[in-house]
Amino acid sequence: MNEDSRPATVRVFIALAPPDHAKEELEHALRPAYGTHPRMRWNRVEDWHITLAFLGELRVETVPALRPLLADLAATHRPPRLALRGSGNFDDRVLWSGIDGELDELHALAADVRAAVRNHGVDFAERPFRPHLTLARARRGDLTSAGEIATGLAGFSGGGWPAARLHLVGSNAGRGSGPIHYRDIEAWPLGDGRTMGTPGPDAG
Ligand code: 2AM
Repeated sequence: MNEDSRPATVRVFIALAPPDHAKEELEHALRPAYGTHPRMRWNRVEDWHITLAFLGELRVETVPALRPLLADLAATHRPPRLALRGSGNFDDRVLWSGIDGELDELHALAADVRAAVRNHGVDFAERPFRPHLTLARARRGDLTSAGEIATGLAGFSGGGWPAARLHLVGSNAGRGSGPIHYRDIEAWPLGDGRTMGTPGPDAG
């Protein structure tokens, strides 16, 4: 328990992240909008990610048990090959980049992550998985900027990349009035698609 006797919690989600070269391509295409729409609340490029499962506030003692679960899950899934492509918005407020590539594999990975966490006994509110990478949020009352920027980015089509790692991420959202930052709690390399326990060439 912390000072005010509420249990200590941490806000966490599980995500994939594009490599730097893919982010640079999109950042380049986005640069004019940074100038024309300075009032958008732009996410930091280092925070860009594709959320697979948002777990919300977990008690801190829940987190260590997720590590082996996610490590195993990562090892048994192949990295989906993805690309950043096109743009859109949710509710005229949330500006996002679209995701292209091996979307069946991406949906399967998100479903497996969610099932593993839930089967482990961690309850969380599930939204349908809509692959996207959030770039910015419009301020209250601004119902035009997100759509304008998305229209400008509609033709963007970045190069493909394998999503190499599964990230367990902590967020400071809801803690004070400062900007939202994310930090990796841990990240595991995605594997070769074989099930765990398959003996390697050196086994036995
Ligand atoms: P977003 O990218 O569409 O905003 C951390 O907040 C991440 O978890 C964000 O990428 C956010 O999605 C995602 N997320 C999913 N469900 C959420 C929820 N109910 N509240 C906050 N973030 C959520």
